[in-house]
Amino acid sequence: MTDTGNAGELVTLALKRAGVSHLFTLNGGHIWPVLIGAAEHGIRIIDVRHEQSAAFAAEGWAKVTRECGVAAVTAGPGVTNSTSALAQAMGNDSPMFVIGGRAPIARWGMGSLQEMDHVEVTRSITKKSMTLMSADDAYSAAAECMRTALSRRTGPVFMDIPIDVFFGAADLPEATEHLTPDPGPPPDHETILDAARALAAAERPVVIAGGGVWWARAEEELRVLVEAAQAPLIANGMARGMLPRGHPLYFSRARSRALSEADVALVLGARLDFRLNFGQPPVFGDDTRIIRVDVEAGDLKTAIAWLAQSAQGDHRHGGWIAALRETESAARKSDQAMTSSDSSPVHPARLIAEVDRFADPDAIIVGDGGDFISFAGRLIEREKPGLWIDPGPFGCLGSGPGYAMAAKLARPDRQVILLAGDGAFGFSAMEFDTMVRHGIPVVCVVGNNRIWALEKHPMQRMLGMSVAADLGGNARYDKVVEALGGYGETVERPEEIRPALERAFRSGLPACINVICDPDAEYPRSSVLM
Ligand SMILES: Cc1ncc(C[n+]2csc(CCOP(=O)(O)OP(=O)(O)O)c2C)c(N)n1
Ligand SMILES: [Mg+2]
Repeated sequence: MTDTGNAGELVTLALKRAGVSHLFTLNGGHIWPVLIGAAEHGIRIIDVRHEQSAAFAAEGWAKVTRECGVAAVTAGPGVTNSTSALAQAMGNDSPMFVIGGRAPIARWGMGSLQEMDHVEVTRSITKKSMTLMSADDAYSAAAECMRTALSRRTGPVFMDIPIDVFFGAADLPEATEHLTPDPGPPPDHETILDAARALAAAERPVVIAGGGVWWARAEEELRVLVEAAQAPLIANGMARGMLPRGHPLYFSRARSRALSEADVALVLGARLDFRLNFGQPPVFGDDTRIIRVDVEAGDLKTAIAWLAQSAQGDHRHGGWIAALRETESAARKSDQAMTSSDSSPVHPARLIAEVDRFADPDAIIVGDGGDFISFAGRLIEREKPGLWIDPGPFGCLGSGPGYAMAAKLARPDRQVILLAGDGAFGFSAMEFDTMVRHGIPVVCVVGNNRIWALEKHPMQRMLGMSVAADLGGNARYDKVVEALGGYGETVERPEEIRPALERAFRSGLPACINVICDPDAEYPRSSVLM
């Protein structure tokens, strides 16, 4: 090894020393130095068919591993194509690092190929966005970008590198710098004790955990807390699975009742956004006291550990928990008509139930779509966190293949199942070519109802008509995947689903099971999503 390198090699070394093993990318001359650096230094390059999938894969890597996912995209359109994923990662607090090419400084403003100011565009959808101005700073700037992504409120970071800086040379640093993430200062002890006292005094407490608990690696502290406080748990987003199904304090279908009737709601690592009705009635009760503890108040893992310590004692909420259990069981029972439906075309709830029964306990399930994913979110439970990956509040269709390929690369020994609406499937279908080329056997199940159901049904209800809400009558998504070198089949009857899943996994190939679903099976939605 020489003792100098170009900025691309220096950035690669910073990635490598931070433990980065995969780089998601799509070629472009502006980023050759980092691609060559990755090839020379043993970082596996996964080259995709659209930059949004490179960036979604970086986010998917982060969601599954809690490491910083990394993508490199070329100047101009490569960067603009990655912006949906940056915005989605911002909404999910996903730590990722997108490296962009950039037109040369020497000719800035003169109209070079693919010249634009990416930093201006990405500023509001990243934690930090910057241009590398000198090869001398390449290593430390890249290391610092990853540290920023992983520190405090985790999130996406963008750095572009002008092509003339990329090829500039600088000394290779000897030691790793700046790589330990900062979880934030310890929270204020008295404030946490106040929250603990309120929880202890509650008659009908509920704990709501969000993705922040996952990023803080505080799932064990959370379990100790809810068990000590005997508080029912509602888990959102990446916190799903923090208590396994069957745990006496875990509730998903009694959520409405739990939130509206609780006297104290302790919200941990979750935003009070539309998913929690902005913290307002009628989702919460008029008198519900909402206490929110998040990373702005300091290290969330410490905060939850302190809450758990102060919750030790004799807390019983037997009547409250029994009432919620009754609601939970009744809701599950009322789903049985849908989940056991024998209809053809298949009811999407039956399809989800078949996938749920088939999936290994440690399978990673990725959701991408509208109503189909609402059914999945309602019916699928995971035994551990990190096993359910959805787009989160930004809700970008087409993120699934990127997420799923990253999940399979990060956890090659596990099943990775991508649940996709037929509409969603269309956005990133060419990524099955990426999966074939790189040997990434994700099994995709398409809920093919031939409509954009999550738009069509509400449009019909609210406006009495629907426009631009239908899809092709006979699109064979399985044949698309087959044509790209994967495995595919179409399923029309519910009893054919399981054997098809078995064949798809046995094929060892990226696969698509195209299941013809009932377009009239409307998702029973109680609220308008806005
Ligand atoms: C990139 C993007 N475009 C449009 C939307 C709006 N949208 C949300 S759900 C949905 C319908 C999805 O249809 P499909 O994937 O077929 O699932 P279905 O609702 O039919 O089960 C649409 C168009 C979105 N969320 N993201
Ligand atoms: Mg559809």
